[in-house]
Amino acid sequence: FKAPLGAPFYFEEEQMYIRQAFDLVKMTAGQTGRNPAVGCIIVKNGVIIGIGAHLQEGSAHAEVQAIRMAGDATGATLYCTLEPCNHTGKTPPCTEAIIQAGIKKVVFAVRDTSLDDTGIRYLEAHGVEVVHAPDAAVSAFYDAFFISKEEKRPYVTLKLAATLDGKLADDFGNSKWLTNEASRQDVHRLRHQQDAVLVGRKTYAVDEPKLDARHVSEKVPIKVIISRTGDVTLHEADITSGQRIIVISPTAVRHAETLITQDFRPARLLELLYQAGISRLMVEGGSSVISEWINQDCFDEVVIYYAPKLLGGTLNNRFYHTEESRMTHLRLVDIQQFEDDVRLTYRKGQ
Ligand code: AOF
Ligand code: ZN
Repeated sequence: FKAPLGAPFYFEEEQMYIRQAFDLVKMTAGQTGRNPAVGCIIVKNGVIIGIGAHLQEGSAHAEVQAIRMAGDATGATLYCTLEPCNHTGKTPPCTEAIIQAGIKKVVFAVRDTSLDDTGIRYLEAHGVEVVHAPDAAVSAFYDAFFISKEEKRPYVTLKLAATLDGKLADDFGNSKWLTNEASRQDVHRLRHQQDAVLVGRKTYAVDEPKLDARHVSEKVPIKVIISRTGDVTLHEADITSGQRIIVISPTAVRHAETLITQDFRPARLLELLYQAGISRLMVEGGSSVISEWINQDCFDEVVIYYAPKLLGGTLNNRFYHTEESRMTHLRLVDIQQFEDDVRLTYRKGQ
């Protein structure tokens, strides 16, 4: 293998193509519904002949897209972020397409443990060499997909923007200008990767949040509003926008798709939202919703933006955990700085 002219550093061939495939995943994350985002690159004689990404639940898989682009892929190597499927779901098996195309080697980063484990053997039985090239970043990305699929619920990110003294809003409920513009733009990047964003009835009524990703894309995640009383009036802009909006409520709400329930425990809400096709959910507030989900231990990830401010005031509008003995242990997985703000990302578990 020869590095392309002007390559700035020596690289491992396998890792480079997996990383390119992963770039496709980063770009399509948030648009594939209950399916995972997958990227694929096909290389023949050192030249990329096919690139593919899974774009939408129900449409062709990444491998199939790349094979279509490649034309004659005989003898080529296929790199993909996820192990090719060997099952017929909404689309036919990728293993079959790979064999038909005459591809001689498959390199993948992450095993698809949500499917049976026959794929690799099937490919090998048809003379395809299969290499597992693990990659920590790619693997961390698919955690959300596996959790959602195994537990039949959305993967939950709690998003908080707080002052250093833990206030999510001042005593009048104002929360708009705690964090800086760069942080707010970053929130849009996060939203772009979600299927849905959830807020409580009060936040919806008071803040009139757009909950979109307008600083980075035109994608609008589904808005989810919880109303224990059914007493919620949609804002005019939400009625006319044509964007999907879900209210979870004990009675039907005008102009909204209502998921009716009497049980408002977060675990029940997650069940309903999964049935509605949502596999990535971001809970954005306000403080009582956030605190409840923390107390019920109903999250996978916490993303917290700290603004360099001390607000003081009462104990209202903070996030809190009421049960000291149940203190959840979190793992710090990422730190980012946005000027004077910091973003900390924690995950649950090992
Ligand atoms: C792949 N390549 O690009 C994706 C895969 O209903 P289907 O046919 O779309 O199959 C969905 C399942 O296939 C999904 O749950 C996941 O296990 C796998 N996704 N597999 O080989 C892809 N998106
Ligand atoms: Zn497939």
